[in-house]
Amino acid sequence: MSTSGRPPYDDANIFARILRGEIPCDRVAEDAHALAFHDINPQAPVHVLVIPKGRYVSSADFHATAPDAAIAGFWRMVAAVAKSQGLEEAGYRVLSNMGPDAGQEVPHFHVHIFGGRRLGRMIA
Ligand code: D5M
Repeated sequence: MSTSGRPPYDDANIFARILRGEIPCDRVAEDAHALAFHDINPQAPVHVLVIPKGRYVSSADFHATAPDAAIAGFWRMVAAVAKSQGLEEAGYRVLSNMGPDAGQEVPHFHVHIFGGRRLGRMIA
């Protein structure tokens, strides 16, 4: 934790670099609050990541400190992406890995949207 009580944010992480336009992504949607792009290693026919445009490591960090408009905008984008990818009727899964036990690889808060096939049961 930093002195602010927030986990330190690594500005060199790959999603920060994507947000700065330093490396490309396969973009699905973008607005003032969030960016959605296809996962580089898809685990389902549709596998899109949604990331907020801010320096947030975890869900707790994002939801405790981001402005309400940013939080609302982020979740609106999640729903809009699912719809634009044709997932609304059949359904889809939204998942976020947080910290080492969940195997979070990129320390910038993000959610995965999975869909396009019948998904397996949740794994603990
Ligand atoms: O998963 C992080 C996810 O980010 C993982 O599914 C791969 C994906 N990833 C990593 N680098 C890229 C780039 N450059 N483009 C698209 N997707 C990427 P987690 O374990 O939740 O941290």
